[in-house]
Amino acid sequence: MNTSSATSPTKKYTHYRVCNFCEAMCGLEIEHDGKQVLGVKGDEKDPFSKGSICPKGAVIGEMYNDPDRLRKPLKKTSSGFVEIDWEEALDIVGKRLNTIRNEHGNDAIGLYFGNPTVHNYGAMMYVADLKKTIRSKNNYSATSMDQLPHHFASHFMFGNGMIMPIPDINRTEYMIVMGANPSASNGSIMTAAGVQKRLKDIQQRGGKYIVIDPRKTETAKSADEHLFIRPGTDVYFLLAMLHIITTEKKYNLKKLASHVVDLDKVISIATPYTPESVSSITGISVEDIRRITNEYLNTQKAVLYGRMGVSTQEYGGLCNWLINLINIVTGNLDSEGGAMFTNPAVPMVKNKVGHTPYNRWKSRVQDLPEFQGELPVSTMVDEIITEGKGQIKAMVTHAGNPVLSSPNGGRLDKALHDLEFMVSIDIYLNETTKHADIILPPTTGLEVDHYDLIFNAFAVSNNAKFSEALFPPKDGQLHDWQIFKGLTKRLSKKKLPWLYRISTPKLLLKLALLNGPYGRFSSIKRLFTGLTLGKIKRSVHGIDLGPLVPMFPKLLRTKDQKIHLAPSLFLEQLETLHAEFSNGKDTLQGNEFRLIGRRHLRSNNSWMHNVDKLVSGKNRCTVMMNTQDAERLGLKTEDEVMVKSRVGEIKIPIEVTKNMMPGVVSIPHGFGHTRKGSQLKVAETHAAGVSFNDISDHNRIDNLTGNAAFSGQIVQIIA
Ligand SMILES: Nc1nc2c(c(=O)[nH]1)N[C@H]1C(S)=C(S)[C@@H](COP(=O)(O)OP(=O)(O)OC[C@H]3O[C@@H](n4cnc5c(=O)[nH]c(N)nc54)[C@H](O)[C@@H]3O)O[C@H]1N2
Ligand SMILES: Nc1nc2c(c(=O)[nH]1)N[C@H]1C(S)=C(S)[C@@H](COP(=O)(O)OP(=O)(O)OC[C@H]3O[C@@H](n4cnc5c(=O)[nH]c(N)nc54)[C@H](O)[C@@H]3O)O[C@H]1N2
Ligand code: SF4
Ligand SMILES: [Mo]
Repeated sequence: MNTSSATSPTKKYTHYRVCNFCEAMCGLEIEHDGKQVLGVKGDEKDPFSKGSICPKGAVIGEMYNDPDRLRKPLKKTSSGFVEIDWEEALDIVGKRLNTIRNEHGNDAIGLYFGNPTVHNYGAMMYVADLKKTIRSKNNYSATSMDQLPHHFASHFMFGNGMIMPIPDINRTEYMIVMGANPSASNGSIMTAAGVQKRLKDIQQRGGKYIVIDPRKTETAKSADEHLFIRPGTDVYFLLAMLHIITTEKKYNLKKLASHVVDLDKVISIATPYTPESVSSITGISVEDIRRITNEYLNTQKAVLYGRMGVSTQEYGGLCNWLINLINIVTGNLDSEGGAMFTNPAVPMVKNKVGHTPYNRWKSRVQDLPEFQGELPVSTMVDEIITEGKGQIKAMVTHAGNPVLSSPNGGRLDKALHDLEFMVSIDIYLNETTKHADIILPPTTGLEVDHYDLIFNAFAVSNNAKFSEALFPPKDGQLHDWQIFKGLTKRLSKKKLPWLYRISTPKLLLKLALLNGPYGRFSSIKRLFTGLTLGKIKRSVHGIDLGPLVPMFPKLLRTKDQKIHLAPSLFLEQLETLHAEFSNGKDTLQGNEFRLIGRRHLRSNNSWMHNVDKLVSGKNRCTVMMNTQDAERLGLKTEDEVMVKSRVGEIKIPIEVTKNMMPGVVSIPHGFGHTRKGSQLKVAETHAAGVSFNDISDHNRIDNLTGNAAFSGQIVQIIA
């Protein structure tokens, strides 16, 4: 409770911390009495978030007291789960995993790391050691149903997957937002607490932001302009932009000109993609394509930004490459108001060059290449159910609920049931962890120290803030990192180094900060004045380390320190696209629609649906359909329909709205809490919903990167 200070003799205290539920990094001001939370609001003095908060951060106290939360390890027995001690639980896991490994090899252990892993600095500090100890090729995470195409493009263009461009939202004058809904998600690969205000500020300084999305989203409603795009066709829109830029010789790389290779190779790639030829495919008029491209070209500080919606589609890799390419050839990369790079206090980009974390092995069944040590999650089930050498016999899941979140989760639900052994490190007994033989429930939220290792590295300005744990662990509960260390110790074949044994996340953070770009060891000049963990801790509201600054060419990690504009893998996939390129309209029949996803401010992927304050009000798990389409099919709001795909069907109520593009329907993911065996109280409420991923097809992937392609799948709506 070091960051707390007494505010009155009635024993009320104030605690400051960063919310780690999403990427936005809002500073919270928490009033408490030493045992319970009395109130939560946005920390006005946090220099980054300036008082912003959303309904999820506001219920951090409820999450702490949540009766659904597990406090002790659970062991599955023939009569259900029973509580056991930590040492016993860890010993069982160690023993079972070692036996399976000795019998079937390292790859027999599959690992899945879910979204909150990256929001947990303790877990991030020790996850690599655990993976290295297990040495399995069957490594999976939420990355391959999310931002893998971003890493992929960054790796091949800039030499490292973590060199990801961030829109300089604070200074841009023209922002094109494709496939992102920051008003609901609060921003992604753009850590920008209070993002709605930041968007509004663009308008107030005379700039514009436009949204390209098959749904008129909350973000689109406040935008200067919104354009519907047919799901999965962004690649054509981007090629048409590039067509205009290159054929009309409007490219100007400015200061990047001397840092690129292969400009000649990309000048002609977009020639066939005239605005006229892509208009009917994308659903965007020729005039709009030309006008937007020209507005972007004619604004000094402009940025093209794409996220989830353009990442999780069949050409997600090409989209991310083209977005970078367009920002580069117009001089908008690494330039103020364009797409820039964060310079965090703990760098994510190592100094090493020439390292290629690609295709070192392939998945056994589908022959998909590894990237950054992982295989695509869409093929995880294949590796569990297909017999032979290397088959997954045991799973370790951490902070993930892939039964609800991964493509064709129903198939995974069945596959997990048949495993020889499974351990889940999670705070709940839910749709995924119910399959585990052992559940290890860590501390979370107010019981953990926090430093945002990942999201400080993708923020729209440079910052540092440390959050102490507010409350001690209950009943000897372990932290995620202690569980990782406990497992690493039991699975390691050699004695672990002493530094590892004595280390803590705080110690590792301390060293990383000292060695980081602002740290005491970074230069002689900083030896006495540089950043230390102590300094950060004393600044309870956080430290502002300044706006984004140009980072190239120093940050580049390609062997030749150049930006590679035309990596061969992308050019090859462009050939495939070209073969498919036709001037045709979408060929949907009668009751067929293209399906897309949806996020809501009061929901967080597959969890938090058991928090009453968040799910009160109307049912949000609906299928949204355009008014004309609903009329055509004779459907009205609240009518229950069957949504059917190649792999499954779900029953869900309709929500008729003019905000959907005709021919497109939208369903949120992460619901479906009615499955037997889950212990969340949400199962009995209207918030249980149905799972999008019971109908998402695991075979729909981006062939270039292996990423799941959730957007644009054809489904039938049956009344
Ligand atoms: N159809 C469709 N599917 C999608 C998406 C989509 O847009 N549409 N989005 C995809 C994306 S972007 C992502 S990131 C994934 C997310 O999907 P997952 O990776 O499965 O992650 P979550 O659904 O966030 O599940 C989080 C789990 O972590 C647990 N948890 C919370 N905090 C902690 C903690 O501190 N420690 C531990 N050990 N556990 C904790 C929760 O109880 C919960 O079980 O879903 C993907 N799936
Ligand atoms: N409240 C809340 N916040 C969250 C999360 C959450 O579940 N709830 N999840 C967190 C996670 S894990 C992530 S990865 C981020 C994601 O953050 P965002 O990238 O902002 O993701 P979404 O809000 O899903 O917005 C994606 C948008 O893409 C649109 N879209 C779908 N298909 C297409 C397409 O083919 N083309 C185009 N142009 N658009 C398309 C959708 O209509 C949607 O508006 O949000 C994070 N923040
Ligand atoms: S926007 Fe994200 S970081 Fe901010 S309070 Fe909400 S969940 Fe927490
Ligand atoms: Mo995500």
